[in-house]
Amino acid sequence: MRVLVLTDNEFIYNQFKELIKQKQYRESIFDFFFSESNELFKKKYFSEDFKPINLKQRIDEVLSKYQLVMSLHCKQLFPEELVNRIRCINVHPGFNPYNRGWFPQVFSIINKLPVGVTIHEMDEQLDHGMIIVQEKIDTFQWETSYDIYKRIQDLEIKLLKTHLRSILDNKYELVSPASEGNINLKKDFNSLCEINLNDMVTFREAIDYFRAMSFLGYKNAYFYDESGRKIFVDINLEIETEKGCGKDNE
Ligand code: 0FX
Repeated sequence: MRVLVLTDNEFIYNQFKELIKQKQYRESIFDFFFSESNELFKKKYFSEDFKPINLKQRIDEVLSKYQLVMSLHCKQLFPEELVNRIRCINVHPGFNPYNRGWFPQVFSIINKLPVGVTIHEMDEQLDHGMIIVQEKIDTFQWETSYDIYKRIQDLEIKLLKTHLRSILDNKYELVSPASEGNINLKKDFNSLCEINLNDMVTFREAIDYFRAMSFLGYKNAYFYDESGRKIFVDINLEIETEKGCGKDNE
């Protein structure tokens, strides 16, 4: 069978390419694409084997050439016509139906809803279709969004290793999501970023907020100082390894 794989995530792209080297996948053809808006991939990967695609503009071609489409973290919304006419599988870094959409672990740290990984068949709504497999992860108070996201990615690869064969063979039992759940969009994340210095919150809420907004390589939470300078804030959390806290436990 011929499979279109659409990914804008470097870790998952590299891991997935390794996975399909296994003998059992040799008879399948995987064609890799990324989104046109992915400037990093254009610079780093553009080639005959890995190039941009605009799904909306190429529906007919996709339908005629492929038997399966897989979305492994991608920046574009799948057109309704496509998800209704060909099996499209989404590997989603969240535990559906909770915190569907943007950056699930960020919102889960704040609203305490479950987080994990869901592999599901796509329908017209975002992160919404029937579930093939999903797994929750426990999170801990010392973990930032970054720490949790790294574990989510590892779990995505683990679940792909276990379930790719049955996904290709279309041999799995589908389960309905528990409810419609809730959804967060990019604008919800953006509106989290500005800190109102006069907000009254508990330390617990403040620490959870900063955990949610701390992700290595991204500047998220910020406030303005008296002279109007924008100040970004990150949190650093460390578990005690030996005894005590403070200056050398004297
Ligand atoms: O691979 P991915 O999680 O994102 C991709 C697509 O780009 C995205 O549009 C799609 N919704 C998702 C399923 O797949 O990588 P990312 O670098 O966009 O985000 C990874 C994490 O980085 C995110 O969970 C939170 C953090 N992040 C990301 C951005 C862009 C931030 O903390 N701040 C940011 O500004």
